[in-house]
Amino acid sequence: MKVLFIDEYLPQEMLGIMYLSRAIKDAGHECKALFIPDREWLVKLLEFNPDVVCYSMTTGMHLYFADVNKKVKEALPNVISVAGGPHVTFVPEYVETEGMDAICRGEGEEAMVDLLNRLQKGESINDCPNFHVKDRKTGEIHKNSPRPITAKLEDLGFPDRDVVYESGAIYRESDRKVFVTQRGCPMPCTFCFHHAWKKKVYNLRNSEYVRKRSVTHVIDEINACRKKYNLKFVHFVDDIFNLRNDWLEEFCERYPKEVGLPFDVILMANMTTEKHIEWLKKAGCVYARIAFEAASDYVRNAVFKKHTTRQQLTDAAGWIRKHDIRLGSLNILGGPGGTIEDDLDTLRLNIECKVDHPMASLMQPYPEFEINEITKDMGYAIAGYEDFPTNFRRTVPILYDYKHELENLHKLFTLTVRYPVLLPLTKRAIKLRGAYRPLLVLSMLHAEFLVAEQAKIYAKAQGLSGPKYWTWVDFGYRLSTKGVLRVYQTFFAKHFDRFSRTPREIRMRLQMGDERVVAHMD
Ligand code: B12
Ligand code: SF4
Repeated sequence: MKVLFIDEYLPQEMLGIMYLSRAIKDAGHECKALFIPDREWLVKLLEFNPDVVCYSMTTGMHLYFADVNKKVKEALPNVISVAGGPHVTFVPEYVETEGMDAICRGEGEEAMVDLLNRLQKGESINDCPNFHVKDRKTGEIHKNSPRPITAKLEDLGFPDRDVVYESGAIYRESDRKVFVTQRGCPMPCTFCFHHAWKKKVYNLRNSEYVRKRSVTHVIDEINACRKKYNLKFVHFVDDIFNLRNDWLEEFCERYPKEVGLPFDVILMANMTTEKHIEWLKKAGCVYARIAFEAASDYVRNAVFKKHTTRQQLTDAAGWIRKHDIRLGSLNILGGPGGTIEDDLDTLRLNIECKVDHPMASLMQPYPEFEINEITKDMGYAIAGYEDFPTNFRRTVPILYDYKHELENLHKLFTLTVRYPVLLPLTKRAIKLRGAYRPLLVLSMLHAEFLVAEQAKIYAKAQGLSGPKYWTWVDFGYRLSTKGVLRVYQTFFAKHFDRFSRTPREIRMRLQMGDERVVAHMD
């Protein structure tokens, strides 16, 4: 069978597609990826002429992909359209969308191979585990429970990078590539997908759900990737890199000798010790992020269930700075049950910890996450999922009466953390109605500056130097290029095809590894 993944250009390569492609190819099927916008995308689609078209979906992107799938079906009416990923796992009713044939709940490697084998043999897929399937003739929906998850991650092999790098030059050429060493998370944080995935989808214990690859397997994958592709910086997307003490110690001991490339990680404050930071520093870690989420003990622990004391946050942050690793923080503003004063306190915590690279998102109570029920139980109204922003750094979909203050504060957050002298001004500015747009522009400019600053640190870690890496020069280059692209988009883009690739590609190249979009999670 011929399978085509269609995805949007994202600021880093998609491990989900790469893992699925590994399984699909190993089972003897063909697999390709296509990234849009691409002026040629329909031509490429027809050329490849797939039997199955796949989409990987997060909440916010589901309407966009429904639109893309409509065009796919117009071009290839017999193709089978399958969606997977977090959104459809939690909102399986998505299968009812016109043109969609099946959705996959949970991990997809074995499920996808089973589905393709059945299709190849001409068998029915109506009872294929993991899938909700819409019968093409009757329109009836068949709902099947997921099969057990893959217990040993090594059995999945290395993710197939070729599938993404062959179609996406920006991913192939990028110095920084993405790796993951584990699946699952033992923590119950209410704003994150893990507890829902673990309990509502699979009903598993932590010992079954949390899996870690061996250090050898991870190092072998990095070295194999390096042999074939350009790789100078390793970006680990693991939710908690210091999940296991023994694993971390072995990794930090072997990695500098067997790989020796700079890397970045996300750490969990309540699991972090100073020893971890010492090991990581020696191993070549140049950047570590800690999830603060909220300074208010009530919001952080009672509402978010983060199980982390303020002391653990300040200790972890202090050790990272002490050992001269760039310190990043992840924060969520607008937690239900909190106030604008609590969010200002989160800002003060970041100032106290002297965070180099503060990051904040606005609360998004995604479907089936416990935070969604908590928010509703507290009496707040939430916008429909169709109105959720595709980007969680823009607006909050909870209808707070202090919504405008919250969104304004969010836009001034990083600037004020880095320049605390602005705090009194920030407190006044957030009250201004109609300030959203200018503050958004200001926050984007400052985020661009932080990215240039980060790029310099990454370059230094790779032994690269020169004016092009100076923060202000890089900042100027980024701004002018993006400015030109913005003008092009505003005045000229409408004269070209909606799926025109070049300007979008230039922007994506600038955004590859961009901290604003990459470090959105812990
Ligand atoms: C790395 C990452 C990113 C990267 C890359 C995203 C990507 N699509 O690969 C970047 C930085 C670009 C990103 C952006 C965003 N992300 Co993100 N991201 C992650 C993170 C930390 C890891 C994803 C990953 O690589 N996992 C490992 C791979 C192997 O697993 P997987 O992708 O889930 O795929 C498996 C299954 O889902 C399934 N599957 C997936 N697709 C398909 C398709 C088919 C056809 C089938 C059969 C199966 C299937 O099978 C795969 C293999 O088992 C997850 C949290 C996590 N730990 O998973 C959040 C997560 C996916 N992100 C999330 C969010 C909210 C976002 C953003 C909306 C944030 C924003 N900017 O506002 C954007 C959306 C961008 C987009 N269109 O995807 C949420 C999604 C919640 C939801 N309900 O949708 C998650 C779950 C984090 C959370 N809050 O809990 N993200
Ligand atoms: S927010 Fe982080 S610690 Fe909490 S469940 Fe999600 S990945 Fe785990």
